[in-house]
Amino acid sequence: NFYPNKEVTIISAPFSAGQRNGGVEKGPKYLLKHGLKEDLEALGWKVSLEEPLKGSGLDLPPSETSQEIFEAGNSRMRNPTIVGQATEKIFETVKSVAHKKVFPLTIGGDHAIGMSTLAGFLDAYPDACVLWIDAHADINTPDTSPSGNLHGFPVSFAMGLKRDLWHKQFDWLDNAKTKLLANRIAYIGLRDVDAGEKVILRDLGIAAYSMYHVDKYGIAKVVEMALSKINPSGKSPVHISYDVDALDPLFTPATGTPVRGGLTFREGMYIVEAVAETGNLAALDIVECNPDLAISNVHEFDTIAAGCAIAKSALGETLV
Ligand code: EXY
Ligand code: MN
Ligand code: MN
Ligand code: MN
Repeated sequence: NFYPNKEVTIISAPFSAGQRNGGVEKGPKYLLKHGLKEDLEALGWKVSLEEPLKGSGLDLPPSETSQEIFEAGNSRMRNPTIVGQATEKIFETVKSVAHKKVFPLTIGGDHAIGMSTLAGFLDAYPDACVLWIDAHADINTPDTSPSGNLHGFPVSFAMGLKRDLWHKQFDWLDNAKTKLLANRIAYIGLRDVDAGEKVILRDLGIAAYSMYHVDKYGIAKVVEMALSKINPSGKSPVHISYDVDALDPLFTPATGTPVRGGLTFREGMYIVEAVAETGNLAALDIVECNPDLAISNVHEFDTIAAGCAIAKSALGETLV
């Protein structure tokens, strides 16, 4: 177990410039309002809070920011300046929390922040491995993205793929001590992967378990297969980057890119419980809750409650 003192820092990342729906920047506020901090304290954790974007003006919704398009050749990305500045700040905070041997729990905000959490955690734990729980692969490069939305790029940035196509605002990633290697990440929950991403996943031989595999093998076997691929020694710290759209929209409807046919609520919780049981769960991100996309307060409640449930299950709620 990496945290005998049970200290966790909730890193609030109210960020939305990696995509175009207003409201995802409210995720952290709603998760905290729902009782996330108190829930973790009830599980015996000492909880602190960090807000790397406070006062930066980088936490504004898309309606209040000027939309920037960076195009060069067949590369395209949106809002590189804002995303680059915000992700660097979040990286610095995750890095410092991880170096203090405190559990980094980063709550978003859109998944572009995943480049910060991966780079920040790997800086402190170079042997870390990653489970990316998501309907999407988020491994687009500037020349493969169909949208230019940077929440579809974080994995490729953490891996340093096609570095020559990046906007200069992401130069900070060059200082990240450790790049994510292809054999240190596995996906669970995929069901909406772009053509260009499939080429990248295949070329790099990345372990990618879709909903097909979840149905074919069952979630327990999928988690076992994923961990044996990325953590063969069983000794490396595991970083889970959890996009709530991995769950079926029945459970998390208030999210920007919902895709039917997702994980059941229990399959979604089992993943974090099984990793926690190994004693190797050492970092967690919970992203893409967007209360403004709720069409009813039931949808809002369900989505936020699911986000909190992921954190609770990850930090011991269901280990009796
Ligand atoms: N692959 C699509 C794109 O890159 O635009 C959709 C990405 C959705 C990303 C969400 C955070 O998971
Ligand atoms: Mn995602
Ligand atoms: Mn997603
Ligand atoms: Mn099933």
